[in-house]
Amino acid sequence: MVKKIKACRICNKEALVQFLPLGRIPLPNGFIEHKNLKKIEARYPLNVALCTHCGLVQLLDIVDPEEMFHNYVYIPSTSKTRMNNFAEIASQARQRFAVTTDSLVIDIGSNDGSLLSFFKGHGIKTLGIDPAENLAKIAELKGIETVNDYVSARLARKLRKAKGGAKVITATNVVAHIKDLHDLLSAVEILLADDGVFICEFPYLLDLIQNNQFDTIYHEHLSYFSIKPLLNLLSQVELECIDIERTAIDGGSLRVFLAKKKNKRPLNSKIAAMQKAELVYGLGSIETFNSFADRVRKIRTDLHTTLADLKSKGKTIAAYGAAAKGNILLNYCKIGNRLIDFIADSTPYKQGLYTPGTHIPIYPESEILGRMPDYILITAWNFAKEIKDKEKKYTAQGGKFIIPVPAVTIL
Ligand code: DWN
Repeated sequence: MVKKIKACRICNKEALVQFLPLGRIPLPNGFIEHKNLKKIEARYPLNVALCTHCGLVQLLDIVDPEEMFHNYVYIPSTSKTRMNNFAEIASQARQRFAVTTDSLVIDIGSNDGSLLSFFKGHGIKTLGIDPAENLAKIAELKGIETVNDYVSARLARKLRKAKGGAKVITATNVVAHIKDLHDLLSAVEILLADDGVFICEFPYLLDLIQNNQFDTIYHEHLSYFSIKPLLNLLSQVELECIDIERTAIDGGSLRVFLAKKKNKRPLNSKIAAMQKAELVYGLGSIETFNSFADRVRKIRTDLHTTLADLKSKGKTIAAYGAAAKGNILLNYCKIGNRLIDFIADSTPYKQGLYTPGTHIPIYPESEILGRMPDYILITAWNFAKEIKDKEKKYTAQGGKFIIPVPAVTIL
C-alpha cells in the first residue's frame, strides 16, 4: 500500500535529499467511528525531500490513492473563503477566456461540484472528474455531471471523443495529489480545445517554507511546487505558462494558467522575476530546508508546552477545524485528547467521528458557545479570519484563540 520512490517525479534524477521526517502518521482524512477506537490504526511514513536537481519538494513514500480518495470526507462548501475563491476563478475564466454557453468547462478533482456550480449557474456546460464515489454522487444530485474516476490520458481520450474539447479546465488543490504529472498534462492536452486554457491552483512552496506551514505536508500531497520545477515540467510537454498569480488561499497559493504551445500566446513575464525571488530566498539550497525543519521542531515543542501549561492550570482547550492539516499538526506535535477536549467542525460527514491518531471527538460548531472552552487552537489556520469573524461571541465572552503557525501565538 506504500511505495518508496527513488527518483524525482518531474526530472527523474535520483537526487532526492530528505529534510523533514514527520514520522509515521495515520492518513489525515482517516476519521474514526467510536466503535473502532480500540482497533489498531494503520500509520504511514511521512518523509519529505528536495530534488536537488530540479527543485521539486516531494514525499518519499506514496500511499495507494484508493486508500485515500475512494471515499472522501472533505468538502469545500464548509468555508466561505474557499467558495469565494471558486467564484473568483469562475468569473475570471468567463471574462478572460470568452467562455460562453456553448463552451465546455471541465474540473479535475471536482469534489461535490462546488467550483463547477459557478459555471453551471451561467448556463455553461460542465463536467467533473473525481475518484471519490460518495462525492461524485453528491455532485450528480446537484445536477453536475461527474465522471467517477481518476484523471488519466486514457480517460481523456474517451471523454474527448464523447464531449469535444474544453474551453477551460480547472484543477484546484489537485495537481499535488497526482503521482504521474506527465500523464496529467497529457490528459489536459487531449481534453483542451486548441484555444483552451488550463487553470490550476496549489499551495506555493515559498509561502509554505517562509511561514512554517509544515502541516500542509501530508500523504495526499505528493508534490510542493515552486517555479523552477514547474518550468522543468512544462519544458517536457506541449503546454506553456501564459499567466501566473500569487493568491492568498490556503496560506499562499499559485494560480497558473497554461495553454497549448502551438497557440503561440504571449508568454508571461512575471515568472522570471518570481523564479529570481525564490533563488534569492534560498529555495535552491538544502540549507534553507534544513533550517525550515529546525523551525518546525521548535513549533512542536512550543505548541505542546503552551497547551500542557494551560491544561495544568485547569484551563479547557478545544480546536477549530478537523482539517487534514490539523491532523498532521496534532499527530506530529503529540497533542491528543488529554489536551484537547473536542474539535468543532461544520462538515456533516466529520461530526460524530474522532480524529485519526489522536482520538479527539468532533462536534458541530454550535458546541463552542455551548461549552465555552477557555482556549481554541485554530487547526484550520488558513481560515483563521473567517473563524474569528464567525465566533465573535466567543471572544466577547472571554475566549481566546491560539494560532500554531508561523509561530505559536495566543491572540
Ligand atoms: O488539498 C486539500 C485541501 C484543499 O482540502 C485536501 N488534500 C484536503 C483538504 O485539506 P484540509 O482538510 O486541510 O482543508 P481545509 O479546507 O483547510 O479544512 C478546513 C476544515 O475546517 C474543514 O473540515 C471545514 C472546517 N471549517 C469549519 O468547521 N468552520 C472551516 C471553516 C472556515 C469554518 O468556519
